Amino acid sequence: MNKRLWSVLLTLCLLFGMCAYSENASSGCWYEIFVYSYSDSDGDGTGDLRGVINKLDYIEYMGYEGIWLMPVMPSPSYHKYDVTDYMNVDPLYGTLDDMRSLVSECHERGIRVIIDLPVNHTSTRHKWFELASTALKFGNPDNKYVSYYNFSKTAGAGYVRLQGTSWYYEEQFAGGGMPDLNLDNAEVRSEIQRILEFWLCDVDVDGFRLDAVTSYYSTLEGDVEFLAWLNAESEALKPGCYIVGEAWTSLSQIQKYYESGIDSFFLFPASQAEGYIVSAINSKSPGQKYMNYLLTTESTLKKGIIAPFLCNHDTGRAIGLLQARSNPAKAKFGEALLNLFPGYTFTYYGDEIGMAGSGADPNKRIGMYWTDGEVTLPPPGADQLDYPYPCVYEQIANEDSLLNYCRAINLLKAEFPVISAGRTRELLTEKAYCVFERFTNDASVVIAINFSSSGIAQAMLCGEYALAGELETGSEAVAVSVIDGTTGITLPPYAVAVLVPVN
Ligand SMILES: [Ca+2]
Ligand SMILES: [Ca+2]
Repeated sequence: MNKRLWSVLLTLCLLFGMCAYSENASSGCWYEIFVYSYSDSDGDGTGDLRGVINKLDYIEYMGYEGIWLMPVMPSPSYHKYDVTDYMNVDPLYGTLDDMRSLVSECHERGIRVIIDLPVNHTSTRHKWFELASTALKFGNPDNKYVSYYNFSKTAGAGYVRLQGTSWYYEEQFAGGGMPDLNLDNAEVRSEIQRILEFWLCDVDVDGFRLDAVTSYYSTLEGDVEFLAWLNAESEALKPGCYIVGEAWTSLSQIQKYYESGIDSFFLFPASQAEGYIVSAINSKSPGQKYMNYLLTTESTLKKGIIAPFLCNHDTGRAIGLLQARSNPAKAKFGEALLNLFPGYTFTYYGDEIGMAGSGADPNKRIGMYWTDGEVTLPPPGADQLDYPYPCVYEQIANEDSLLNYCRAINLLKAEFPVISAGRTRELLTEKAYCVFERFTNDASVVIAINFSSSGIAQAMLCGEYALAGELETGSEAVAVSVIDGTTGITLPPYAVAVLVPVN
């Protein structure tokens, strides 16, 4: 074969190899960032897009393969879930060029970027709503922008009076100045199609986090139809883009949302104080409970990518949910239990350093604690700045820190992508420990977890296995011994072992 043909073949192998590699080598570890509170680049104290760029070394160090940016579009509120212009960036955060730089710098590092897309509603200050309101005030209900929203002469549930008129408009998120869009209107869908194209093709983001998908319509069927449409439009614009929806509901309802073809819906049943992670860790039979949650989730959600998380900007923070303010071992173990779920796991910024916050929303969204001299300003209304654990740079320097434990999880998952991509097969379940296989068609690992905070677990496994990775919360180490075709695993408190078969 001549040299040129070899080089073409090599290039093809690399190309296809790379596609397969990025697909298979996924750690599945994602990071949610509230730009306002993350990192300030221009000295006004408030986080911005250049600030996020400045911290990409850190995000890369931590091993996150993707970031979700909460809304970056212009908005009168600090949280920016009420958008006034879907094809721009809020000047507080920077410019569209800053956004493009952020995306390209992420891509150079192999980090994917998705942005929040709130299209259930706009701001009352969006020009569509202003034009609609003006038309109604001047007695012109046939104006095209009136049909962008759901106006009515009667006040139904969730309807608000339009000042100075006898009209009411639908607003599912009452009091926030967030009128619901009429998603049945073909012109509204055309606008959304242009917004998708702008972000996916022009700015080159990798996908979206869809806000409030259960509020799109008053029926599940309506929501699923709209989601299927949005998914098809996005896939046509950018094949392989990643979309995750916020369906704050039960497992059985979430299963129905997956019928839309959208990649993921956040696994709300795993989150918060009553969710799978916290209730397993606090249970008297945590080994059984955790195994049941894994198996139930996987047998219910057979389509798409499972998207577990422990907390986000709307919930109390992980450190409080886990009651681990002064219990670093428990804080670490909670993060392990979250991240050992299959699928794409989402960590809320600051959880990796044990930032605290609960109650009023701004307290859940406070400034990232980089160093004592570098704490990003909190959003307005925050009255508890709660940092029970050391700052980022102190934790980076301490190999036993929560931050470096979270990093170790991400690196372990990058080394064994099957942890994210595979499904679970139960091997051994006891009250205080469990052992399971995580497998795909071409890869497999065994994961053993000791849920006891104080006792050692000893598990015997048929077959010969070698220790390939471990997560320890204390000074004791995992030990593995093989005798006559049987593997003995000794796990110290709150320890995780990853094993591979010995050939
Ligand atoms: Ca700033
Ligand atoms: Ca709606």
